[in-house]
Amino acid sequence: MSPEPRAPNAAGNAPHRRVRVAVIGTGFVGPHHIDAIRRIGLADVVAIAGTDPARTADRAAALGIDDWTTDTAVLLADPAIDVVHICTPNRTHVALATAVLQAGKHVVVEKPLALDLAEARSLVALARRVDRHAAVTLTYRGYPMVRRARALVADGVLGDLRLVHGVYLQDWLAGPSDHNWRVDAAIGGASGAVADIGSHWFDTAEFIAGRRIQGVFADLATFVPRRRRPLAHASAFGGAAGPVEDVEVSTEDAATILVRFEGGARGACVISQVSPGRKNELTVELAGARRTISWRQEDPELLWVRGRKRSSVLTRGPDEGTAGPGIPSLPAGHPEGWSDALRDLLRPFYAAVASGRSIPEPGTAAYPTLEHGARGVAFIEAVLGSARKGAWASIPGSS
Ligand code: SOE
Repeated sequence: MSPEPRAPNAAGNAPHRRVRVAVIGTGFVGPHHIDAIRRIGLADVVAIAGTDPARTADRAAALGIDDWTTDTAVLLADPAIDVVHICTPNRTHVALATAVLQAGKHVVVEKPLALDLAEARSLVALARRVDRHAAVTLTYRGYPMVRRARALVADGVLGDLRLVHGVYLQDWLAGPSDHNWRVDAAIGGASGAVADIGSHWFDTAEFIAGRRIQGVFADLATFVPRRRRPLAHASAFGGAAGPVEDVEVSTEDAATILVRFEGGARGACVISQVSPGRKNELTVELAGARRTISWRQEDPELLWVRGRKRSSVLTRGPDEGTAGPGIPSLPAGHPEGWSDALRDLLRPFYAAVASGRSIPEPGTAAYPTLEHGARGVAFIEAVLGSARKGAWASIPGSS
């Protein structure tokens, strides 16, 4: 923690002690975590870590961060660092999150939490044992109109839930010259597109529906089985120039998945990172006995509510944003987007850390916890199992 907090302000409120944060990872998402942390207004990013000295030093300079290192042990040994964000390739998440928690620090981990469910569950247990806040960046829960959709379902506006369906479509891996660690099973895990973005569709669908997906029937495809891997670094959406080598790809780049919810609702999703012209097309539609609601991430401030006689489009209201010591939500009519959703997702995590509150009881957290991350890993494993067997597969812990 920083030195003793300043004297109480004029209103007599002792200011929050500022939280000190380190971010591990210099790829696509790390800088967006840093932006979100800074705009929350309760914390300072004091260090960044990466694997390549030159790239890490450049990132630190570009982002105005004083300290950088390629040795994460240095960060973990620093008693002045309170929170560590893990924005690294999938295979490193468990080891890094374990080390952060064992060092007595709070942690924010990118999805997927782990490459297998047993490891995910061990992390959940560790975070509870050491009494540290631990979050997974299931970003799309952060959008106000996703939260509005969840509230409408909970209020019974739809009637009995019948169907939940949607897509998550991208095109940045559509060709053989597109490569990224996410397609490499040795780094990203046995699943490609489902682990990377299907996990977001799964969590967003469950979050809005307010109930669990119990089973899946999945068909996976690898439409680009050989890719040209750059010998230099290539970050998400970025691509890379320079010499390349031909590699076989075993992970899926597309999936069609049937889902069954507890309570009887059915559904389906199409997951793809090889759909030309689709950039970050995440949609969720829920049909009940009386109404249907639908939300589209690329048009995030609108929520359609459809009925047999009338339909309407709801927009983010003046009270649907987040206040706080940092940069508050923009007033309605000033469009907010992905970066704001990530900021608003993390705001309650930092409020809890800054105020010194103990960790929430399971199921009561205002931010997505490692339990939610472990459910995403259970989904990925069930999808892989279903595709292997050609049959329905249950998601454990969904009963
Ligand atoms: C690449 O597919 C990616 O950056 C994912 O890794 C993120 O989780 C998603 O939010 C945007 O696309």
